[in-house]
Amino acid sequence: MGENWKSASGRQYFSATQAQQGSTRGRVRPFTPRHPPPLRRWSPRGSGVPEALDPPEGSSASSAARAGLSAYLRRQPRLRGLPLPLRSPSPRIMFPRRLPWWGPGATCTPWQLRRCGERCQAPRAVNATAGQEQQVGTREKQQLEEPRTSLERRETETLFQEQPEIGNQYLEDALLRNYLKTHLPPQVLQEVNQDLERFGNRLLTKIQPLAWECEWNPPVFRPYDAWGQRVDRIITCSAWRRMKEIAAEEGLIAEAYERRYSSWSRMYQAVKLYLFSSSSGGFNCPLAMTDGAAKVIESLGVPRSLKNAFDHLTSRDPKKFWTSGQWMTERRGGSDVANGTETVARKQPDGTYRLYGFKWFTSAADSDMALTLARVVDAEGRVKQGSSGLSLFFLKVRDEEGKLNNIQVQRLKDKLGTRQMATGELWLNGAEAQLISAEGRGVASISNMLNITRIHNVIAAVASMRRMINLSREYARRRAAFGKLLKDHPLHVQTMARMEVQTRGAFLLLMEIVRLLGLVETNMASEEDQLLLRLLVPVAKLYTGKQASAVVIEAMESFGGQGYMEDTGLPVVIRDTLVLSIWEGTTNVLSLDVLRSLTKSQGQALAVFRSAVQKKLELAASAAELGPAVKQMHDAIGRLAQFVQGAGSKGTVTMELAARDFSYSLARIYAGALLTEHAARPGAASTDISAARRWCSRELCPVAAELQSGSYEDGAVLADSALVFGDPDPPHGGEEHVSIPYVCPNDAALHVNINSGISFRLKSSNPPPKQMPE
Ligand code: UCC
Repeated sequence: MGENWKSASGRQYFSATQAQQGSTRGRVRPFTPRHPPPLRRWSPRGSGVPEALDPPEGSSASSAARAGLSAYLRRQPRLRGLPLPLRSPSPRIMFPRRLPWWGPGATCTPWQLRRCGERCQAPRAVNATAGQEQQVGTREKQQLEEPRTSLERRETETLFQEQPEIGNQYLEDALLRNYLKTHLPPQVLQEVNQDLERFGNRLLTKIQPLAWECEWNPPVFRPYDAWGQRVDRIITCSAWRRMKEIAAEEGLIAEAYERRYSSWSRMYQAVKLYLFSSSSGGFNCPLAMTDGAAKVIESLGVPRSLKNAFDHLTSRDPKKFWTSGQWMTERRGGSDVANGTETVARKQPDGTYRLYGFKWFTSAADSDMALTLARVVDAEGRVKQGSSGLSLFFLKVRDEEGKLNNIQVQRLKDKLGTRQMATGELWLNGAEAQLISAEGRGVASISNMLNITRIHNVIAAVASMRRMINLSREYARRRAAFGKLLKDHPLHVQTMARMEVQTRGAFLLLMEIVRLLGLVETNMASEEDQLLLRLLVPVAKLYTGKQASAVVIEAMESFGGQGYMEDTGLPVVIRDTLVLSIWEGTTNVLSLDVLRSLTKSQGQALAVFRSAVQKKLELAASAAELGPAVKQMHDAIGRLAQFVQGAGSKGTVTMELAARDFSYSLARIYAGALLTEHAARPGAASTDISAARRWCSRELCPVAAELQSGSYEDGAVLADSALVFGDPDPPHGGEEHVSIPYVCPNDAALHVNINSGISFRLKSSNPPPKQMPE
């Protein structure tokens, strides 16, 4: 086994000291793998190379994969003799073999201990600039003076940087703790506080190692058994299955539906998910959909036919707990659901339906059940196209014996990130399903699910930012460069402070949304609260998705070259964060959803938004230190109002072109109000004030500035197009023709009124029924 722990170059990524320290110091280094990472599942395009993967130790999949790779290596003269699976048989297999050192189970064989003791320097704390120079100098000198040092020794005796360590992520999150202290009733706070501290420890010592196991053992698809029978098995690792049990034990879904703490239950659940997110090994995704499915069923009043499913989804019993999928995306794409959904539903004599179609992107394909959209086939064999032809269905993925419900798995997706999770392409070939919405109300019904998964997306975004900043901060305390620790370089710290301000704004947006959701779910929300929630969910989702990508990449840079190294584990965080601006609606699609929410409320949502912001600012009016921030906020609100007025006189083209900047403006203004409110509370720290001031001193209302510079004029469409696609052909007949692919939602004609916000004239346009394709 010993040789297996070396990379192809013989380099060892291991230190005995690290192995011994890993789990005993109350702080762990959460992102260096304990086990070697997997070789990636082989390309579904196929090239004669066997699947090479690293499924759970001892599993049949593991030995099968190793046997397959072994056979391949035997056929490759260049690779013969290499210990498995050190060297990739192809560039598609991306990771080097790594050594175990971290986590409770980390062990060293006597062979490793001897060699590590001999060769690996225990990481030293870097604490003095002069001392640091001396240390480096001495080491380099030693190397120069010992020409006879064996090549092997020199290879492993390079200068290692100290790894950052993080502790209990609840105890270390001052903003979170202060927020809860400010908002929760004392009795709730006391109970919740205890549980969160316990959970923080469990995450650190028990759950984080499982997360790495999930990363190194991605799911494997086995279409056939050894005898050629189609079995369509998605093999997940034991750590992934354990995550499911933990989710139930911790009530990560149940908490929100039991409502032990009334409206605060939703916030409590969200906080647990926030802490769990970056240590969940991707299990936050199935939980998002599970929560969304429970929400849909609850919003239907938990009908008798769905009671069993609801009980499973909200169970705390690991043996009973179910996860749900959300199968929306089909071959023609994931955004334009109304036009992209081809799946049809045929009614059966017993009132159930059979679904036929191809679901092209099904996250957590190993889930127990799913909600999905399909078009009901009428008595004449026709289906209705468009949004109003879509209905929502519930289905169980497997029957009692574990047999798939007339579903065939085509393949698993080869994704940039979230590799821990099986995302599949599924053929529905008569899958038994139950219609759970009114016919033609599928999109409206599933939007209850979408709004929940979008909130989970916000949770994941904020959690990723927080995790990367924490790691970066710890690294800055240990890593010395240019004669001093990074934490003593003002420019470095300025960069980190900017990330911190971003993360704080995003965090408060998240808390505001779950506060409002809790009120709505316990019938304590006013109509204004409901409108505000509907508006803020897409705003927060699109904005934090973008923030998270920017912040985690900035944080990666703060590690220098180490941030780019696969075996630091940092790229896992980056990859898993990059999806957050894509799934559950891209930034532009969500920007249009912001307009949809305004349309639906006849502009009232904007008026509510404005008064909510102003109310928050009133609290800060008497705090002199917040004066500049409050002024900047009022200016921004004024400019937003001007924009709304100006856009109204220009028509729908302007509003669509402005949708993204408009949404950004709403996000920045609302987060600014939240930061200011937080900084104005009694007992606020100077850092709260500083965060509010910094946030508010940036451009809070980009949409107003862009309007002024003509970005939303009709001519801007042509100019954009020319920039992207090259100079346009001379217009026919000298007439400018502007073509916009997506007009205002619901074909609304838009009129703006500065006092009430925006008002809309609605036109209905359902496409005529089409003959169903054979
Ligand atoms: O499935 C995916 C991957 C799963 C992974 C989950 C991971 C979660 C991770 C969390 C972190 C770990 S990705 C699937 C992504 N697809 C989408 O998000 C779809 C994006 N597209 C849209 O949002 C579209 O714009 C549609 C589908 C909503 C547009 O459909 P329509 O039919 O054109 O929309 P309409 O006609 O405007 O709306 C139909 C009805 C209206 O209600 P009524 O008829 O009463 O006026 C709308 O008001 O639906 C209502 N509606 C909504 N209601 C639409 N959207 C919403 C909403 N968000 N909230 C409330």
